[in-house]
Amino acid sequence: MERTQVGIIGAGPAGLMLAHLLRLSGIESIVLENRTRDEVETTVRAGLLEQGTVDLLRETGVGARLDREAFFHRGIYLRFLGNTHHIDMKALTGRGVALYPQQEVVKDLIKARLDAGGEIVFSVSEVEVRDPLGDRPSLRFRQGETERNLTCDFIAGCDGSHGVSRHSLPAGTLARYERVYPFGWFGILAEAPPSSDELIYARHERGFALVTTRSRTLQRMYFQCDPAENPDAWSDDRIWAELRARLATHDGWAPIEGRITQKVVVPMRSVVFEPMQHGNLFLAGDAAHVVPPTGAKGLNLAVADVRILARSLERFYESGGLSQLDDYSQVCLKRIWKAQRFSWWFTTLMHRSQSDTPFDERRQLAELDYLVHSRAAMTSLAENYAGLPFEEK
Ligand code: RFL
Ligand code: PHB
Repeated sequence: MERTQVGIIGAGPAGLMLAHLLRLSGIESIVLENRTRDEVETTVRAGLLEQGTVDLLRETGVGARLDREAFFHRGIYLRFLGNTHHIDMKALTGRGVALYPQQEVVKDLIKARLDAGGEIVFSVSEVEVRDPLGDRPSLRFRQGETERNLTCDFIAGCDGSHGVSRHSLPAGTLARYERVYPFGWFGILAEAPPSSDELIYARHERGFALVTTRSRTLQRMYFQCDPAENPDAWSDDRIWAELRARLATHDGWAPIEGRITQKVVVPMRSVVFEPMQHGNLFLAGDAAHVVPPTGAKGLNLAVADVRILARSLERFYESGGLSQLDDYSQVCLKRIWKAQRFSWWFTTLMHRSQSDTPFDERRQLAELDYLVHSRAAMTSLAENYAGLPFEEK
């Protein structure tokens, strides 16, 4: 039987970053991924990196392309009632954010791993976690016609919200805390130059809209929609009319339009599974928690989890004490619940809900007005958005 120290399921940001950090600490691992390398490297998802994520990528030698290609933003714009307000996060907290697509982070991490001679097995199927609560957990999987068995000291379930690792635990082991929102996001990619120098979060009677970016020639925009919306029912003209309406200002602002090359509808939910460790199986990233995209926390939380996990494993291999691993779940969950709170708050602040009463609407506008005129409130938004410290005492 083959063996490795840490068997990692999933080559998303969590799994790849974990493998990268473990290698830097001299701990060997194998990453199993059920999609092809090309699929993993071309899936369009997140775009926004917190300062702490950027710093970690730089410190661990995978920040060179990011430094050349990312957009670095000081803050964001909040838009409501036709007016735009700038929140200068850098001035408020000393920290900003970077716009660098998730698939580029993934490409950089895959390259770093393969250049270092590490193993990523793409296109696997039938991955099974065996005996996660025992001393010798293992991973059984199929690679083409071959069935492989891998004995591990530890298994990291980094297989996203639809993965298998969570389901390998006996029923009733994990508590699930969830909130499903009555709306989704309609996301587009458009061939156009950036419409704005920083992201615009707009609250409008017709619903929320967001202007973000991918590169000098490709832009990402979202607008709140019914989660059951069919993207094909929307022509380019209809999409631009909706975005123009929701983003309109008193001084005539309009997005720069271009050919739309992708249309997706993303559901919105907040979920946490607790605890994140069972025996020798550790859950990290979307496998353990999902946030609505409003706060842009998903990828950043995944990176924060594996940073803690890599450090715990490093201490274990140095000292041999299993107690080094005991606080993984607790340390991660403290930060995760704060990110959940922030994502929920920012989501409910910016979106319209059918159940909103006229009272709710006025309260929402009053909160936005308070936010953009109170340094204390802006600072609170800024420190959560640019990212809480990786670890708090
Ligand atoms: P991933 O990225 O889902 O990776 C999991 C990997 O595991 C593989 N897998 C398996 N492999 C082997 N065997 C199995 N049985 C497997 N099952 C699954 C999958 O193929 C995949 O490659 O999880 P990870 O690593 O935890 O990373 C999480 C992030 O991807 C996610 O949180 C973010 O994309 C969320 N998110 C955002 N996060 C941010 O920090 N900033 C943003 O700006 C941001 N914007 C977004 C977002 C997510 C969005 N969508 C599509 C939900 C915008 C959107 C629209
Ligand atoms: C993105 O660029 O896709 C993005 C940015 C900020 C968000 C969500 C998504 O809050």
